[in-house]
Amino acid sequence: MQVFFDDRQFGHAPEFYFRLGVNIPHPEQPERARLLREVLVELGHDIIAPGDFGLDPIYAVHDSDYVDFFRTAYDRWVEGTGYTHPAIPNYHTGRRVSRVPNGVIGKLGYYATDTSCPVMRGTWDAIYWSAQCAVDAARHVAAGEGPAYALCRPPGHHASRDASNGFCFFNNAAVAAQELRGTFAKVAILDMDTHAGNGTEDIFYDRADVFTTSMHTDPSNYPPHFAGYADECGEGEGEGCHLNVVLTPGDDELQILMRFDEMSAAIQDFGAEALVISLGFDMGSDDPLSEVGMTATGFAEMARRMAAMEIPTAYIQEGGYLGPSLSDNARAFFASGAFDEKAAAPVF
Ligand code: SP5
Ligand code: ZN
Repeated sequence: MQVFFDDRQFGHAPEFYFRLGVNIPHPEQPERARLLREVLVELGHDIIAPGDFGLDPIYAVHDSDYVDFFRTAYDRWVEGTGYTHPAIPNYHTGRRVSRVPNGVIGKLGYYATDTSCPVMRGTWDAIYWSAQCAVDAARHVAAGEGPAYALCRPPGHHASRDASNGFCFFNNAAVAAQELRGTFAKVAILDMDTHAGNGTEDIFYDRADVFTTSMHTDPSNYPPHFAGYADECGEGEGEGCHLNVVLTPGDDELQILMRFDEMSAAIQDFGAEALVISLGFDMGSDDPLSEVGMTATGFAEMARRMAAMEIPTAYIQEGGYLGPSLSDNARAFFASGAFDEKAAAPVF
């Protein structure tokens, strides 16, 4: 399988994460990408840097002001505050907003919906090239050259048109899906990261050409908190084109795999001609953020069920954090047989 990754993605290296009133080490570390890359090398996959497709594929799913802000945000922060440490907003919008302010602190607070997305010197390059990986993976799939995997980091599925959230800046899966729309009339996004794909849901909520579905831990007491509930089904033309599959903390591998089939059935019913997988490994039972019990064998089975849908597919990396089994789970997924020349069928 063709794999895309660019070394500039290492440049975003957030140190702290403000949680429960204290700073703890930030879970979304460059080391994640290093480990995933190592697994793919070990399995003999071909890893290349993506081409540069410019800003248009990013503007296609994000507001241009939002995108442009990040290009100069760090320099403006240093200039405006005199601080060189990562920019993190301590102001956020209320319910009624009359304008986007000019100052960098206000702009950052407008565009950031939480404190998990610090902007540092290397952030622009990292999020730009992470998105380019998604574009190139989509183009590879659209060209009929088989499945592709974008080792995106920073991840993307919590980012909406004009808001960063949950370690995410640009929505790489949405970028890939929109790119695939250039070739295919009907595209689906299947998100199995353990957190609801709230950004992806929001971007395509009123569209009938991109079906989105996300399986995740119940958001009623878990991030992203404000979306991902079972009664969110799309609106307007997009009514019926979104499906949330809500897991209960403590669900095990077999329960999760049963719920997975609800997503694949809905995608088949929709008639998707191309598929984007938002691939998270943070359902793993010992992932530091997980509240469900996915295992390596479960990840492998999921990979086979994805391939069994027989839809041209771009895999986009989302979460999955530095726990004892991140590499094992990724290895199980990519060595499942689903990515072999003749894809393996589901085992159970
Ligand atoms: C892409 C993605 O998976 N984003 C996740 C955003 C989750 N935000 C909440 C993180 C809570 C961090 N808790 C750290 C606990 C370490 N033991
Ligand atoms: Zn996640």
